[in-house]
Amino acid sequence: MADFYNISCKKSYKVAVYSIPIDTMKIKSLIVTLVLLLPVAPLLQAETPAEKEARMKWFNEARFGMFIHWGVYSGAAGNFKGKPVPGAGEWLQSGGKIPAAEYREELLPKFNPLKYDPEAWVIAAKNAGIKYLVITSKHHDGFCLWDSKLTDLDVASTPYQKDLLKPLEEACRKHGIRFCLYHSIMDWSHPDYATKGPWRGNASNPKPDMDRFNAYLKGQLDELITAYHPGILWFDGEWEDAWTHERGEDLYNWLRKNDSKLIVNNRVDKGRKGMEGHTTDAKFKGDYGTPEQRIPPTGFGEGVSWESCMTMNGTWGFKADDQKWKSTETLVQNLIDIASKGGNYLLNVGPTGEGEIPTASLERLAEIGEWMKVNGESIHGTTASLFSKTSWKGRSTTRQLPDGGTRIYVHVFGQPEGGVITIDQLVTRPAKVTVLVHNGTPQISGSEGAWKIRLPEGSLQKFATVFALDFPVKPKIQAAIAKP
Ligand code: H79
Repeated sequence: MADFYNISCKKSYKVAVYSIPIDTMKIKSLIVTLVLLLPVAPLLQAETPAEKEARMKWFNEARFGMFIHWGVYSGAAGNFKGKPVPGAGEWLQSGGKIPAAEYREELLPKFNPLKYDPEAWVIAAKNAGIKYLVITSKHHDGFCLWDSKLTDLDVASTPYQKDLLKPLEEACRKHGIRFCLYHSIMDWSHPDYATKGPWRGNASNPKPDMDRFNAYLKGQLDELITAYHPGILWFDGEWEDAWTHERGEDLYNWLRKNDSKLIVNNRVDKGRKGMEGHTTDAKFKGDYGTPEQRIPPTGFGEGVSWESCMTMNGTWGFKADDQKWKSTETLVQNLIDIASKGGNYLLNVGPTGEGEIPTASLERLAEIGEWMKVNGESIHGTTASLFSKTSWKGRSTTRQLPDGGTRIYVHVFGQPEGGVITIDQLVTRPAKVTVLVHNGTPQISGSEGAWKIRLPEGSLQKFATVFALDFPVKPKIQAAIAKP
């Protein structure tokens, strides 16, 4: 048996320590730990822009993903020992300053999601037009949704016992949805995570050791990549000083070497600018920007990938009393707004401790799906708007057609006055105009730089009505023609 490093938790973190006498198990653990600690930066070959584009292709075409925040905090639903805890549901341990051991003792025995139906989750996502899922393998509290060999702060220590990730990954594969993982760097329960705190797992450890934590992190990521082949590793909790640029760069390179197709968000490193989420300094690693709870005013230019993650109500992890639901209209218009700026929308659901996605979320997903069934082609596989500003209330996206032509999608929000919209900036007259709901033929009039399109009778859609303007060659757009 290997010795386990065991500091503040009653149960152990299975990180091998080096002591004498050394048996075979220990030698193995020592080798694994040393290999995980080796810096790999110099070994990674530079990627050409074309190679990066190929690796990012599915992500850039997807435009719409689902975030899933799920853990033992979901069962607590915003309360601890009968008292409400302020803040987001998944920040329960921090909000209540709950010592790691107490958090564990109170919540793990209660986590038993018997109503978990992963295929139903995937189908709800797929029907909404969602192309990838990102689920929390581990959030900041350190609890793991799979049976990790390196800790028992995991689902195997709950009454449920079974791996929660595998059946979701299998359902994703069955239904053609990319399976991706969120994995927090910051870990409130691990005795070696170096930011000290009286309620953290390192409280009684005088010398938290980030090298050892890094080996734990890499060891777990190795388990996750091997078992679930995630499309994305979505890091978070990188902002504390305990995590450095050097560690971020090393981890990014190590992951890319481990799995050459993997996409890694920019929170692996220290480059993002607050909640705007964007990395501008090229020295920092990460494949895409991560604005949080906001949509940037414009995109970040061609070839720059990004994804706005947002909640449907006011929390990521389930909170029973959070009923601040956004309307479906807002959610659909957010998706359009983000696509028009060349980004992805990562929309969150917070399932309950029993394993159900809240009804309010399911209702919204179904309504988004109805809209996407008709209008999804104006979102999936599109690129940013060609217009610097829209002269109608709404947005636009662009598609390169296989025959070399261009299709401009025009998203009209609400009900335009007199059923007519004016499209400024567009010089070229469209060869063909259709409305995606296929109700009648839109009439086009006007002149260069101020084309007018009349909505056919009965074509108005809930949330947004979409036109397709087709051009055999690239249309001429001239910002200067725009009216003030
Ligand atoms: O998982 C969800 C949240 O629990 C998590 N991210 C989403 C996806 C989250 N963690 N923290 N926050 C959200 C808010 C924290 C903001 C701050 Fe900071 C951390 C303010 C100061 C430090 C990040 C770094 C934003 C500005 C600097």
